Amino acid sequence: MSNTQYPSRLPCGSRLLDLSRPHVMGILNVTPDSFSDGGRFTARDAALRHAEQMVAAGATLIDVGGESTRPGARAVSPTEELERVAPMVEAIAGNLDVIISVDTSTPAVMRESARLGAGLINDVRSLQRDGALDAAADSGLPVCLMHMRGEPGNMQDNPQYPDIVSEVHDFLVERMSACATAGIAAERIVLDPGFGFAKTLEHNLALFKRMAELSALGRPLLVGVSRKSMIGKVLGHEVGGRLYGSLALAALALTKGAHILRVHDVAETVDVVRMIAAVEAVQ
Ligand code: 8Y4
Repeated sequence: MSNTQYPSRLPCGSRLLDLSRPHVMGILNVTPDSFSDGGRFTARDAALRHAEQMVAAGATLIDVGGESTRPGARAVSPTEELERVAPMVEAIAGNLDVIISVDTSTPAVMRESARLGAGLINDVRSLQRDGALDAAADSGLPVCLMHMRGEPGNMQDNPQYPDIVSEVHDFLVERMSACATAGIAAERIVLDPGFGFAKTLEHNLALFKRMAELSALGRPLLVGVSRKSMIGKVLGHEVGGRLYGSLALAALALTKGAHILRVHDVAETVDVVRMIAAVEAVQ
């Protein structure tokens, strides 16, 4: 399984992701809406316009999530999550030329999203929920496996590891093996260190510095650090002031071999990707 040379294209449903160059994944939050049907339509419309802007700015993937992973966030029932996510997947699939990533741990959401045109399953719980491995396997879609210990509600309660890189490496190997058993081939897997999930600032920085070691697993890496607290802790900025820190980490992640950057600020990050590509392309 180690050092497998992967083909340069990842099949994502009806689309192909060209792995010979890096990609920007735009984050689309599907906000809950307790208003009338008219209100829901407005929220969906606004989200679709946001997705459209991100695609115009150069995002090749849009990550659609209907469940907050913030500590203390209210649990969302599978039905509620489905009601938030499915219409967005359908709307994006019908209107935009982009790969839809579904940020979910819920088997029913995986199945329905795949049916409606999603291209990637992004599960921060790495398919550990009951039925998730089978749902992902049946979808035929690629899966992003991310490192986390515990649940979003308790993951930041004093996380400790002898060696964070070994921890993440071994966890991802274990989840790849569970995927193989369930019929999800290694060729369908994207790996993610899980920045900010069950990690101290020190863990996040060390993992970032040594990220390239995870490339030994032979699968493309997805990195999500945009506006996260590791930037806030280093720079002392609130979430609205973390753009330059996010761009610095985006550039650094690319030099360390990251393939997909999950970000809020698509246009700015695409500039970073293109500028680095121009330097790399010269004789
Ligand atoms: C400010 C901005 C504060 C963002 C917190 C956050 C990842 C992910 C999330 C990730 C993958 C988040 C769904 C957390 N992070 N999926 N999802 N990788 N694959 N927090 O790093 O963005 S949500």
